[in-house]
Amino acid sequence: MATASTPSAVPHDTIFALSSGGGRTAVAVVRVSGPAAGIALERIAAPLPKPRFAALRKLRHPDTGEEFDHALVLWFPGPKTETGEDICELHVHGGRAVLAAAYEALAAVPGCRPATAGEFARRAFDNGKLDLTTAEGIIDLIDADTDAQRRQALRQASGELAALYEGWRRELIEARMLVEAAIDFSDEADISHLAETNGLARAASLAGTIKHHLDDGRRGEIVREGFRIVLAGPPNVGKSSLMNALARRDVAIVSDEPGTTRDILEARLDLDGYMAIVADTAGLREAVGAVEQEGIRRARRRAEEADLIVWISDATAPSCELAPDFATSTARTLRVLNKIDASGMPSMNRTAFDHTISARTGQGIAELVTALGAIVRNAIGSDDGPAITQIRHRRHLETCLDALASAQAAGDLGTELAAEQLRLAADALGRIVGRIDPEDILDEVFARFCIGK
Ligand SMILES: Nc1nc2c(ncn2[C@@H]2O[C@H](COP(=O)(O)OP(=O)(O)OP(=O)(O)O)[C@@H](O)[C@H]2O)c(=O)[nH]1
Ligand SMILES: [Mg+2]
Repeated sequence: MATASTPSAVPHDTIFALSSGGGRTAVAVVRVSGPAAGIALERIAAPLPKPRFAALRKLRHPDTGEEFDHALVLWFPGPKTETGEDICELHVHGGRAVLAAAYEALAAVPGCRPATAGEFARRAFDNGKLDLTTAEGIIDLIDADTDAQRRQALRQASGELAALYEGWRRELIEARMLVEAAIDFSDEADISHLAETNGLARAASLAGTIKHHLDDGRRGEIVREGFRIVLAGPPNVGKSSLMNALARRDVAIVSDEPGTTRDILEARLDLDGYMAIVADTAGLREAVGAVEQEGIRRARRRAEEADLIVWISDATAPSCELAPDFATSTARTLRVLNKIDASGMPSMNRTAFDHTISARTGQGIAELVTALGAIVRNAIGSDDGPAITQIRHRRHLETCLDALASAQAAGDLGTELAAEQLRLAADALGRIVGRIDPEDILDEVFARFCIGK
């Protein structure tokens, strides 16, 4: 068993839920998992079909015998099933009344109840069918909007990250065993010294690999969460107009009154198969009211967290600042000159800008979008290798690295201390795949699943 829970000791309820999309559909799949799944199928759609073969059956309420649908049913006896338990599926007609009747029929079977969010996946996890990263990959696959998100999620759902982190964890367990051998052989100085040196050398080499893995420019997180672009600049330069042009819809209010935008507005863009989140922000200026000031504070903070700042200037303004007055640690800045359609353009030097556009006429927008796509692609680099996809992974990897550093430092002071740090480092990796997480953390991860998954 992979977790602290001991589900096999607790007689499980049998759970059921709609596993296909909701609404009025031709077919809806109701999935049932647990010890009473076979009984439920027998009582509602007798006789029990051959395992893993679809059979057409009349479905009846188990108590009243009232027929409520003709449907395909499937029977998957455990443990070689998705949850590790007995599973049956009812492929009913996807109308609201049919589904209501199916739920009522299932609830009438002793031990059967509706599933909560993520409960199927949780049972699969408890039965060792998937680890935490694989489960997260499945959630991401369901949530994927872009091709890149789908590819990354599918790789994670196939166990790519689990294999990587499990491999490292095993490596650390071996390193610790070597260091512990040094304690056991402490009478024989040569052997003891050799074992400890070997163990610590292996740990040091893995620390290098993990550092490199962490230093990935957040590419997995960018694919998963979206590349963060912030439209920023002084008031009235056309940030909201550009936002609407990029989103191709009226996301933001545009007006010739400076200080129109107060809160941050977001739109999702699919740039060449990668997701980007564009944020329109309040124009930056001094001496304004409290609400606008708060808007400006939010704008600055968002820009500081961005992957890219699109800094906009107004071609009709008498002068302009070419770059934001705040420093950002990660973001690069793209300088865009807007309103180039407007006549009487003053002596603004166009070559100082990366792009010249008109958010009003659309001039230069297509080129800007192409450039944004290239920047995102460049930030992600190749998306072949396994990448960290969640901050949760990053945190545990950092804890692991800290412990590995402490192990090296402890080496001189005491072998026991070093062995203990190696144990902590391996545990940190174990937490990524959910091997040693407490119940509440697991509950939190699985609660993010939808019902029926
Ligand atoms: N001629 C011309 N006018 C534009 C262009 N883009 C925006 N404008 C006008 O400039 C004014 C300000 O546009 P907004 O998009 O609201 O500017 P903003 O930067 O969001 O302004 P704040 O939210 O107040 O900071 C509006 O009257 C727009 O119609 C453009 O490309 N050409
Ligand atoms: Mg605005």
